[in-house]
Amino acid sequence: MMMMMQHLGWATKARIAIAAGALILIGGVASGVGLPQLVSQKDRVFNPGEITINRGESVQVVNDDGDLWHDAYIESAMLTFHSGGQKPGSSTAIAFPMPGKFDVLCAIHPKMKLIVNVQ
Ligand SMILES: [Cu+2]
Repeated sequence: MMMMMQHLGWATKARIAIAAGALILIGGVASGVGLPQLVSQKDRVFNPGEITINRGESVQVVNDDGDLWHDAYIESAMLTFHSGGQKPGSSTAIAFPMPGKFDVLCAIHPKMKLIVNVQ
């Protein structure tokens, strides 16, 4: 490809490079690969409180509380997860490899609940 481009002007080469980059970007977004769903933890609440994702995707829980720790966990027959202590500003990824409906709870704040529907 570089051999063929030797005869092209710099502006044409730049256009080709931009077009190629745009195609790569569109491909990545369309496939949805590597884009975890973000869920905030703020004021002792998961926000949003319920989300739907596809099997194999991840949820990224972000501790947006300035001074509170959280401790997200799942205890279901199909899936067990424990984040351990989540310090303020930290984020934790939870992978969902199988379909189902899962409750993500917080070991520190019993009223916190996130429902994850995995299709
Ligand atoms: Cu909490």
